[in-house]
Amino acid sequence: MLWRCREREIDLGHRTLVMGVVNITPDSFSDGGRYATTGPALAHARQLLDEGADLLDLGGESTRPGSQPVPAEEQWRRIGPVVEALAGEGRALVSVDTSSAAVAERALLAGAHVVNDVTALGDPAMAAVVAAAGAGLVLMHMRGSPAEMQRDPRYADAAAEVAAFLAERLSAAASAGIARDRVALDPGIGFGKTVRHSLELLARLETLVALDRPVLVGVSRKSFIGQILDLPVDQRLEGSLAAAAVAVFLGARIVRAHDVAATVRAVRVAEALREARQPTQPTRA
Ligand code: HH2
Repeated sequence: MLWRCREREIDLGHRTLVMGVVNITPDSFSDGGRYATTGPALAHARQLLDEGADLLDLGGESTRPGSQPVPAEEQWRRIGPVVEALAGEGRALVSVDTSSAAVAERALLAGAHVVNDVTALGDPAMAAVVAAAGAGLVLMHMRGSPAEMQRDPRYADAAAEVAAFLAERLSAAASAGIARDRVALDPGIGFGKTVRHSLELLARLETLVALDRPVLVGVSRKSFIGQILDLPVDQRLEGSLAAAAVAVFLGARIVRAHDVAATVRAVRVAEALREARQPTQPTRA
């Protein structure tokens, strides 16, 4: 399976990518404020690359439950210098975590490769921006908006409803000129989901894998892990690795994570196990 992101063609047939999170924000749920300025953010990004990150997800707006939108100008003030430095170096595959077409456009102009849009083309101008640049695109499912998404979310069948939503967004993207092979799909763990919904989506990941596009999952340090283990955000590493490993075993091709070195190790093992499930090819006589 190929994922085309601008001039890069990434073969996800056997390999799983680890996407390292760089939150250049004062208020992200797990690391808000630690990398809020350019120097620490760049140092952290380089550290994640050294730890084995395949791509970096740079964000200037927290989408934690209860958060408010950050204006495009402010997002760009936060992430712009980091995007420019990393994309300019040409070492990293750069993703920008934004639902603003204006921010995406500036990031792509600076050389970013992927737009990670948690609103799945909610900004009416986004599709044209992504299509014009030939960028990779992550379409994520969210019920409602971050400000109110965790107020009593309900589904009759979470896995089926999320898959139907993403299939429709994939078609909308194609109609707007974004080829299927540029798109990855994400169930949006914790975005308008109870613990039960998040577990169901991960356990039934094959519903999304069946759409025949790379599936991305973001489980790192999330509250469903905290609720299962009754642990705060800084003690969720093992739970995050367990969830990431299961997701990869069930077919996820991209894992978004804060703890890159540990995640790379867990992913390599889960991926080897996934490969071992494939029927052995008969050897020729
Ligand atoms: N999760 C977060 C942010 N962006 N993007 C995708 N595609 N999938 C995710 O699961 C996802 C995401 C939330 O994590 P984080 O960036 O650490 O927190 P915050 O939104 O508070 O900055």
